[in-house]
Amino acid sequence: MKGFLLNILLFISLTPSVCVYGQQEQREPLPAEQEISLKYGADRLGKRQDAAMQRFRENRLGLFIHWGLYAIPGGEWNGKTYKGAAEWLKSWAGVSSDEWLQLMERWNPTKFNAKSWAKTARRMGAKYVKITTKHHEGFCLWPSKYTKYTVANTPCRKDILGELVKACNDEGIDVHFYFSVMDWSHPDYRYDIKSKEDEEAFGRFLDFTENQLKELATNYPSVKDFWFDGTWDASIKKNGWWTAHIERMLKEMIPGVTINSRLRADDFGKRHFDSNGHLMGDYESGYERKLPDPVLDLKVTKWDWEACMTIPENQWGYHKDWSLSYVKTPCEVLQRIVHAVSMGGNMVVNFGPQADGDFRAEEKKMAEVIGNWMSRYGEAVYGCDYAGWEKKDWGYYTRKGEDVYMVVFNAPYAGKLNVKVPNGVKITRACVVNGEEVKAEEIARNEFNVDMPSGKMDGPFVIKLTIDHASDKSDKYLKAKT
Ligand code: FHN
Repeated sequence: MKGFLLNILLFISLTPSVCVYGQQEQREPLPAEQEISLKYGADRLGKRQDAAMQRFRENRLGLFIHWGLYAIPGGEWNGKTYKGAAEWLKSWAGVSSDEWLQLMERWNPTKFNAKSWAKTARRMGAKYVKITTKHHEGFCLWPSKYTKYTVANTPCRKDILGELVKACNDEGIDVHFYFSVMDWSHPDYRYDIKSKEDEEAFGRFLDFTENQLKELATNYPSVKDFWFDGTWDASIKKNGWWTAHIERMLKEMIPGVTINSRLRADDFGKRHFDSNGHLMGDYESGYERKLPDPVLDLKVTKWDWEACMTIPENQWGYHKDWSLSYVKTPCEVLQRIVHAVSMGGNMVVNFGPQADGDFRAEEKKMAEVIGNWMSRYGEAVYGCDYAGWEKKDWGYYTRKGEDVYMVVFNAPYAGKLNVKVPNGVKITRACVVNGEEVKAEEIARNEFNVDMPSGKMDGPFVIKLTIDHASDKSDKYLKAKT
């Protein structure tokens, strides 16, 4: 009973915070005259436009990898299977840190092959890999000199992170570092600061974390992005200065590095968006396992953002039993990728490798199907952005310069894809990407019908529209009226 109550308490102390990482914190900026002065608010207004940020944005599709000790039990502890996220098993099963970290003795991923991971990512069409350097459990995939809980002290002993960084860079794939500030292995971590002792302990913890981040930036300088997590606790919200300091420090150490909004808290503990409603960090990172509504949430197109998605409902780390929740099909995952891009966002699709270092069969299949689609239609994803056209039921628009792409997920029975164009825009040509030309007929003012391709399409497909900004004088519907 005592253990059960402890679990409930632990659950309550940890899970509400999981609910506050999200987009509910998006705020409209305050009118300029009402803005308050902040020491640790946004460093910049508007999108970053330098080459590194451009690259982050143009990559659009990433592969998220959650890998840690939790892959060993895979959601099962002492014969009991837990439905919750496998990387939280320590907490679901009420395992002490000491006992949990003994899993290190069994960390021996004999099938781990960094090159083959990098090749899987490339074949899938991912332009970057976002890897958990350290998740909440505290186990580090690199040989950190600041803790004993690292790969160096396991039977494997390999610098997993170093090997992956090299292999990805060799394949032309960017590497992003996921880093959990919350660290269950560290005695000085605090969920809140309620006493002098807490303050001192947490101060030591922040120094330790800063040292680990410096170590990562020094040892792996080709890293392109730091993606912070585990930053929702009151202890961190009360230390907004530290989050601003860390962002600045990493940017000084690695020019061009990008940093997600989840790191930051302002002077008043406001996260992601500061008390004046301005985004902190370089891109918003609150869309986890969900996406903005394509009609109601268009405000997201004003800033950079990246969503992340699991294949089962909520498993990031390896879980033995995927039958416990709905598992998305490759087509559903593709739809989410395109949905994000159609609103100006990136998408990272998550894999949770097995303890032996191999990807599970379902993930390999997912990489193959997505990769095949991306190799044919990827031009509608990479470097694309929000098109600004009215959303239609057949799918999504994306846009690159003057080219507008129709990514069709729902083929209409009538065989016509209806398109509402903005004022003054004409469609002059419509062509299936890597396929036939189809008819685009103007049927009313600002409205076209685009024919479905004549052949059978296996799954979602893309039609590229060539457009012309005709002046109103050449508009026959306007002429008919005047
Ligand atoms: O608690 C984690 C979870 O395990 C996973 O890492 C996700 C990925 O975005 N982040 C946290 C929940 O927000």
